[in-house]
Amino acid sequence: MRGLPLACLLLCLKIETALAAVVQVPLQAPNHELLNKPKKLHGRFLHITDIHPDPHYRPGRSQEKACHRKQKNRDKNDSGFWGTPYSTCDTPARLANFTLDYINDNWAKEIDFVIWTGDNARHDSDRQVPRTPAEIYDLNRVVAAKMEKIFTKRGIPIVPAIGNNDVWPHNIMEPGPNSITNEYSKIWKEFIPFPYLGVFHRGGYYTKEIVPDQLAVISLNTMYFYDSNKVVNGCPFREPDDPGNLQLDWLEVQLKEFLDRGMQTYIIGHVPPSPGNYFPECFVRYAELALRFQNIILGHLFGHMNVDHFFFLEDIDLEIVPDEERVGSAGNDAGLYETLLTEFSALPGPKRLDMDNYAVVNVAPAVVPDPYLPSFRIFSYNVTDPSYDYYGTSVDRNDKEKENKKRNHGRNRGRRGDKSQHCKEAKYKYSWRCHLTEKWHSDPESPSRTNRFWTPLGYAQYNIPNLHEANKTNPPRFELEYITYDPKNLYPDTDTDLESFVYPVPPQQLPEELRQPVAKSPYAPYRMQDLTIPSWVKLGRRLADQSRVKLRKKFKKYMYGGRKKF
Ligand SMILES: *[C@@H]1O[C@H](CO)[C@@H](O)[C@H](O)[C@H]1NC(C)=O
Ligand SMILES: *[C@@H]1O[C@H](CO)[C@@H](O)[C@H](O)[C@H]1NC(C)=O
Ligand SMILES: *[C@@H]1O[C@H](CO)[C@@H](O)[C@H](O)[C@H]1NC(C)=O
Ligand SMILES: CC(=O)N[C@H]1CO[C@H](CO)[C@@H](O)[C@@H]1O
Repeated sequence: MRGLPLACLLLCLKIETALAAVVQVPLQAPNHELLNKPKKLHGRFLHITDIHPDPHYRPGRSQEKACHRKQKNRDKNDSGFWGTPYSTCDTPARLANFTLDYINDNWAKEIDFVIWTGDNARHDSDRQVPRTPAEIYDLNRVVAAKMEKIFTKRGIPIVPAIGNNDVWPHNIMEPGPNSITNEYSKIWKEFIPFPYLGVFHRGGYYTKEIVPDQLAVISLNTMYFYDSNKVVNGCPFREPDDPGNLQLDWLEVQLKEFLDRGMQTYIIGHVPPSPGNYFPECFVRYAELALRFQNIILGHLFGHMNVDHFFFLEDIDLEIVPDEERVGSAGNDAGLYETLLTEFSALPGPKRLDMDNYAVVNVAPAVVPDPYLPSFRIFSYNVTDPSYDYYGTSVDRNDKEKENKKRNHGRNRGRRGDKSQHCKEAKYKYSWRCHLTEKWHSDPESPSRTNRFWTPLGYAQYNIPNLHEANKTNPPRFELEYITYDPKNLYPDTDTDLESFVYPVPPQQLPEELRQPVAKSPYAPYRMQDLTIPSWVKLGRRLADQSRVKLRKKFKKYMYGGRKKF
């Protein structure tokens, strides 16, 4: 039962006093929903991923031995006191603590929520000290407790997701309910909203309404989509009970509900939805939902790769391209850079490109310095005009919806097959591509396409460039690596209302040269106006332009945390 309404509570107390203790009315506990005023939004959130703490890490050991032991006749490449940059070693507890303490001191007061996309245990890279389920859960408990202490205590919601190293053996997860979903529903009991506990027990996914009725984060369990998980079948069309299909059915229902309620969402998870990582049928279904609900998805935020990058989900992903081998955007190495540039150069020119056909996936770099540098991201989003409600003011959506079939496809990356023919062939008949015919909800006025209330505006990324020289007396230092913003948007201009101006990055978190308005900066090569789909497409096109040598160099540098050799 809920508490009495506040008015009644006060009135009833008065009456009670008037009755001069003739009857003892038990005092109702105050109703928190009534007493809690809506919090003022800071317009920022943290994305942190792949912490990989390793309790066996020791300084002065060999990388070949996972930084656990010395290797005979090899005294070079010693593991560092705070961690070993560009290595294959995991994160010493000291570095995991340092990172979370730094965020506590510098960012916890500045953000509204936390997106935390998994892998809170070490890799299974030491045959002599194999991982156990108990160790994996212990490590997760320690990190979760620390996150709770920093954020939950301040009323900042945390949204975790399961990573491929949070399960044992790594990459392998059976359909739930099972010991994994059981264990995480305990470890994350502060994070998973009560109404979702049932669905979490079954599948390891859930939703959290960050701002009730307005903004939700959907946390997926990508283990059922990830093609390294050999105990699931990967969303086959004719297997409705496959856990990947069940999860995508659930995601579809969630998105429909949020669309009806006029809400906006982020979709988050560990393994990014790329053709190189997902089972082909799971990938098709994910891409279709991303495009179908483009108007209520502000972003797709993932981890796992450790490489900072972005890529597009496109309508061609739903097509049958009979005589073409697509290049997948996977591979944790220098090859990914080339693949992405090839993908970007296939983007049609501004006149031929239909924004309805694109969604953007953002992959954040890891905390673990394997094989780059410890990093995290702070996004900002538009809160300047909270009265401006997309749902309330949008044109009748039904007029905007189009039949999939009517969409005018470009002619890129191979000839698109004719579905009316191919879908009769045995090869395609029972594939999702031949069965996804729902109307799309795309809208140029939605916050994923136009900068308005809720639109993500940009991010600032921090890393530790001095990790290699940090020691007992010389601690590591987080520094700004880059910002996506145009530096002129970091400060109010002359005709901005100073009262309502929200700093996308608090000036004290910027390096000296950005503490005052400047037109250009080496920290800001992208100069994006916001993180809408059109802005990402524009950046993709600029990167595809071979004459943009400097911009490409920066993009590559950020992908690999400044690492030169592979
Ligand atoms: C890390 O922090 C936890 C608690 O926050 C503490 O128990 C532990 O000793 C710390 N470890 C190191 C190596 O600093
Ligand atoms: C936020 O959106 C409004 C439109 O609703 C726009 O006028 C404003 O410039 C945006 N704010 C920022 C900081 O981009
Ligand atoms: C720590 O690092 C600093 C700077 O690299 C160096 O000058 C100093 O000698 C180092 N101290 C120890 C104890 O290794
Ligand atoms: C990664 C790295 O720096 N490896 C070096 C380790 O040390 C040997 C010799 O001691 C070098 O050959 C490697 O390049």
